[in-house]
Amino acid sequence: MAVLERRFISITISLACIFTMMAGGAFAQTKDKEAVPTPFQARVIVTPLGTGFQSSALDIPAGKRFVIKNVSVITRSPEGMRMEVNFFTYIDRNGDNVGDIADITFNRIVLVDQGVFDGVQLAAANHEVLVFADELIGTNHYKVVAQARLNGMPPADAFSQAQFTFSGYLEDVPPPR
Ligand SMILES: [Ca+2]
Repeated sequence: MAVLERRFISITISLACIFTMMAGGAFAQTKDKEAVPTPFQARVIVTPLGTGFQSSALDIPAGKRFVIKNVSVITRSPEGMRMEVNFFTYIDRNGDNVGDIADITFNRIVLVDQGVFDGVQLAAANHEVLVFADELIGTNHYKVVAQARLNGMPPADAFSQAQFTFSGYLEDVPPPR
């Protein structure tokens, strides 16, 4: 009987240890989760009117860095026309904690012609990239800006559109260096 009791006590203590370890593990997981970057993806549409660049901005959540891992683009131009597309972002490249012209970078898109579909010239791109887009540098706020222009003036009422999809994750903008 005494042996059984001791065994029971021993099992109880072992179980208590396991529960404590599990609780500790759960706490560690919760802490790790906070450090896991948040998936983020969004779409932005630009409507070019002619040879001048038109742009559209994609909001980045406040105080976050959008780490862009992939950009997908489709352009719809009048038949026989082409489009030039790019996007630009900001990171404090010169490390002065001031948003300035040194902090902008441009990223060009290499479009591949897909042919004409119902009178619309399609071109597409899908790029795996690594591009940093900070929402905040010092006291200045920034977005991802997508741009597009046509290689000529389109016919009246022609349909033109560049559609961008950015995918990646968000992390906190690190404190100034
Ligand atoms: Ca700067």
